[in-house]
Amino acid sequence: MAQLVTVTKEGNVGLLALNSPPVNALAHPLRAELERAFAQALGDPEIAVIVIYCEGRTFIAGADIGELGKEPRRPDVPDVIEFIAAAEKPVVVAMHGTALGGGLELALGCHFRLATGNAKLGFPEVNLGILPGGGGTQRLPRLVGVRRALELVVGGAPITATQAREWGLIDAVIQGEVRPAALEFAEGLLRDRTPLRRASELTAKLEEPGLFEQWEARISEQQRGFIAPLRCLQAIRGAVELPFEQGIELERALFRELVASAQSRAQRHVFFAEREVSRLPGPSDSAPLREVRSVAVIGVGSLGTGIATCFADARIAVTVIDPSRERGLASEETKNADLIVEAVGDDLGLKREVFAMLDKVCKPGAMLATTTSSLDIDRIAEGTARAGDVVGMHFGTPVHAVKLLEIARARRTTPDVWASALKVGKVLGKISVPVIAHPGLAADRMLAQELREAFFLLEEGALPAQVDRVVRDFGFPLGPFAAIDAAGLESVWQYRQQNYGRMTARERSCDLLEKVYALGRLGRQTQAGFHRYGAGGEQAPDPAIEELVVNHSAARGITRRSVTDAEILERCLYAIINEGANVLAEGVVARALDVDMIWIHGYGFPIYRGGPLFYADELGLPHVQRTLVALQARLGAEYWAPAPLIERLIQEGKGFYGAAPSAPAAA
Ligand code: 3H9
Repeated sequence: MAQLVTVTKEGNVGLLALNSPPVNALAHPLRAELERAFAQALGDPEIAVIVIYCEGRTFIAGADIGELGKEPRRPDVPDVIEFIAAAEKPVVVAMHGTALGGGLELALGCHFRLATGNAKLGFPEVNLGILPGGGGTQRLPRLVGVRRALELVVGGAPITATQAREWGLIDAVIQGEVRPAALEFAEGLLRDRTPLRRASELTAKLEEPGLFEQWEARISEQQRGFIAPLRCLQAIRGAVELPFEQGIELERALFRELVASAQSRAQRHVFFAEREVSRLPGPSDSAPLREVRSVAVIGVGSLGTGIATCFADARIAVTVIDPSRERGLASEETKNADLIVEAVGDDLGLKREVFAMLDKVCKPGAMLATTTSSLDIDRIAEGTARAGDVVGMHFGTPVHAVKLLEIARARRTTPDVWASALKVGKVLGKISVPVIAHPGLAADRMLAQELREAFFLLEEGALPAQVDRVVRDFGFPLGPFAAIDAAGLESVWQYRQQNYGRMTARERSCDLLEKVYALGRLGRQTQAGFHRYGAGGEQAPDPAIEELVVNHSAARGITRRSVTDAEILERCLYAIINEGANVLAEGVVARALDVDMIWIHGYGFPIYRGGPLFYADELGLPHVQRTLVALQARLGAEYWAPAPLIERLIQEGKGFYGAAPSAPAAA
């Protein structure tokens, strides 16, 4: 194995090169080596200036996320940074690639900072439910001012090297190779006898009174429900109000609180799940992938053009084909494309026609994707002589905004086509989730259970505004009724029509959806659905709907009662979790993380709860099981029979994600 840190000398400059692929994360072995090498350089009388830089594709991309939440091991990240910061010899750091989190904090602890022109610098900790815990919240505002520190730390997005130079975060943008540029800079320091500069000795400037209050308001609007942004702000406020050492203590205390929080556990789970999800589970992972350099999108509607824009943004050559145009499907672009994405209307006959035509004109080895979420992909594929090349690519809409992309394997889709389509999704910046059966199925089934409970709750005594408030307070962007209004009542109406035969008598008689639909209240598009909407889109409860709901209960002989918020949340959420366990057990998806990614990136499940199945693990499956059993006794086995998978996992002492958490956070 290559050495983690190599020390070389050029004259009086000692250069420490870190090399820990893939991203030089500050895991314990690297920290220990860095500390040892730095001590060696400090103790070497020939070395007057120390340079730190990284080999490989990037400078340190942060602390090792996998270590967060575990017992800290000395030297911890802050130990190493403070050791470097306290050095009496000038320390120069040279960054390339992505200098993030603990990596950038280490740079702030150094006395001079350089970055290559294409480097990105940032503090993404907030996205992991934590804050920069290596002195970043104290040094950064001292260097760039409070406003910019808030932007970087609360916002979480990186900035360019040029911006960093303008802000005073770095001393120079370097050209060419990192090592020679840093060496030249270090030699200049020696020549000019430049005194070393410690960020900790500066004063953090509050540009205007009331800035923290403005940011608090912004956070509660834009990052509703997340704890970390507020703690980031609190730590930065400490940089203004406290001496450096006390600010550092405050930062440590807040960091410890956050890293142990359920939100951060969930957000760290999401970080790894987002990377794992597009790898196919099982042996097919090793199948060689097909190259996709050119794409033809069939269909000129908003779906087709939206998909084409995605490919263009990812710099993949793409053409939109109008299938109604003469020779449209038989055009040269279709013939030469590596991937053809069909985005015509959701009609089986039409799609089969398109695929039969594609079969004739496309080159051998091209992948043929359909965007359907409801039709049987096998039926589409069977009209071709290359069913192995046919795969589902179901984009959420609007295409640019929804990150979820379901990649569906039909019965005869070959593993390499499935895996290649997943890779394409990743290149597009989507979260591509492999699904078996057909796309939308896992989520549709889970959603249907939630909606069933939401409607039952209405007829038992709740009103749409209450149900929506409770679900929104849990962290969804919209409650179920506001979500139906946003999507349009039509789709749920159709779903009910299609599934009528499978419904229980109570589900059929709970026909509030049909009643609202019959009034022509089709949702936001008609400015009225379960709520009413002003000209500017503002939502308000509608007394007409409340009356309709109350009358419905009376007509069904149901005595309305006061329904608590806790009951609403329990019934909506546990319906999702229980059905999630069923779709997993039935193999609609292969892994718990597929369910969680679908719900987070397609259906607004709060990131800081990690997805329905991760959340179930956090609650503790025995607690989930007890709750389901109680709901079953009260509301009926046809709706609430606990999923057998939950029972089995409990017997095996496991959760959906392997070993059951040691301290379930059941409430
Ligand atoms: C922190 O710094 C806390 C401190 O403030 C305080 C401490 C006291 N750790 O994304 P990719 C893995 S918190 C561990 O596919 P890309 C990643 O899982 C940290 N592993 O590549 C993947 O592994 P695999 C703050 C990490 O080129 C592989 O590297 N920093 C870490 O698309 C490649 O990653 C962050 O939050 C890590 N820090 O993007 C930055 N980073 O192949 C997080 C990556 O097994 N990282 N891995 O699936 C990123 O944003 C992106 O990975 C990066 C590269 C932009 C660097």
